[in-house]
Amino acid sequence: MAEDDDEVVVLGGVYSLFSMRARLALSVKGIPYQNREEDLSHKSPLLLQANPIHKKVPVLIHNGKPVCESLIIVEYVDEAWRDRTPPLMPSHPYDRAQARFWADVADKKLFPAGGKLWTTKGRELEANRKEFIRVLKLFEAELGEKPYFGGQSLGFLDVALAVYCTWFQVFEVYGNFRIKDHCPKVAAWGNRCMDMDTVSKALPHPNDLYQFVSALRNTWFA
Ligand code: GS8
Repeated sequence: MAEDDDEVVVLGGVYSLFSMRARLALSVKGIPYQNREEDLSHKSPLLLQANPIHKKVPVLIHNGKPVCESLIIVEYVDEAWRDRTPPLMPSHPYDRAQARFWADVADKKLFPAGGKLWTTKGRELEANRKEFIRVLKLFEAELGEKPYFGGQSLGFLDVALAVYCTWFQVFEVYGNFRIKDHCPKVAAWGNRCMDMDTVSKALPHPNDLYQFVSALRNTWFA
């Protein structure tokens, strides 16, 4: 069981969606941590040592022991700080399997579809917008009438997905559509998440992220 004076470090990138998950899980559970930004073009010896297989962020280092892969980190935080509320993983094995399944769908389908909304233009963008909306509608159906994917309170899948909320502005502006027009339940869920201090404070502000992406696009599409 984790103790109050534990050393908790996150190696991450400020705009890295996967790193946001690690910070968000810790924030939601109220666990103090040290954030160390990695320059991914000059990875630190600590990152290379902590994640020698993938050499990627995020890495959570708990009392010197590294945990890699964002979804594994979220589950680890939930288990290591089991006494802290809210519990993130559902209590029933089937619900846990479903939550993990949808988090995997997010990584395999939503992440690439979201990325293509701000990195493409013209006809290609039109096709990418359709695909993004198609995938987001899968989550709209999965959410149904629940306030959170975890049910009545924020859970594992909410943490896995809430990191997208700060990206919604980028998706909407460059994808040229409104999420609420296609997926009103997901849009309302996003507002509900961003209204929580533990969520919004753990994520970069949507405007800062938008500025960052705009600057990137200016260099690519110059
Ligand atoms: C993905 C991490 C990742 O792609 C997870 O943690 O869930 N499946 C992993 N991290 C990126 C930054 S976010 O876009 C990264 O570290 N890239 C550096 C590199 O590829 O060299």
